Amino acid sequence: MSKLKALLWDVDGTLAETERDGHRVAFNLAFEAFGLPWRWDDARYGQLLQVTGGRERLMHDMNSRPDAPPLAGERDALARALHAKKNTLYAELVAGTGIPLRGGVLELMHECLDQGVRMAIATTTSRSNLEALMRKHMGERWADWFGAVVCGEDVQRKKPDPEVFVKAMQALGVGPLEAVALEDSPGGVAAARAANCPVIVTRSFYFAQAAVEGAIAVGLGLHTREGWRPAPGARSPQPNAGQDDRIRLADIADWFTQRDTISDYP
Ligand code: XBP
Ligand code: MG
Repeated sequence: MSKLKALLWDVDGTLAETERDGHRVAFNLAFEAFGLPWRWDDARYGQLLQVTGGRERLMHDMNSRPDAPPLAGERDALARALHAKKNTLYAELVAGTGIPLRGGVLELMHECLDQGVRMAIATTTSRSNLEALMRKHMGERWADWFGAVVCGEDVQRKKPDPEVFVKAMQALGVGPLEAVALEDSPGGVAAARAANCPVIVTRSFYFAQAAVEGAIAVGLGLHTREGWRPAPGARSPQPNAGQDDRIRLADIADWFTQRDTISDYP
């Protein structure tokens, strides 16, 4: 049985509710800035998240809009311009008001740093979006925390393709069964599994009810020990009168070592 050597972090939905509070908001502001009547509400954006990549998502949406440019080349150019504007607006939003990290995220990262468990970022978002978010919460030297940072621009194929996880593990120098991925979306879970990387799911706003297959644990978030399947193990520190009721690195390590005896938690 191999030892847990690394955590691979998804970004949108896992580190923060950036889809709901950042990307969707910034897409709508970009539509407005371009004089377009298009707006994505939560229901529509939730559907559109099946398409990974913001520009690809825009193209997909335009393909079903009668008021989108008729020629594919024009749609492509508009999607690129809108996406660039969205990313600028997203970075401003994240640097300004900010979007809080989800509970337990920073604490788990600090545990990894303290205990020598390496970390990577494995995301299909644009590098500029990631940098804006991380700089806000971890400062200019944020990248020092991670042995690898793999973003949308670094891969040929975005999630659910495994490429982003394969590249992250290669860059860290760890094997597939030596790392755990933290994800929120079915596409992300599929990508990690296709890379032979055990995956833990923290439910996010848009994927709260989504079916996920083959995760070694599924829960509401790292901030609480309640509601996880399987329940955090007995070896882990117990809830502390509601003060620090979070999932710890020891819980992740437990799920990781139990992975041959548990499977397919819905
Ligand atoms: C989520 C994505 C991204 C974001 C938007 O990435 O699919 O496309 O929605 O970012 P992950 P971009 O969950 O892997 O972090 O507009 O830069 O694509
Ligand atoms: Mg995600």
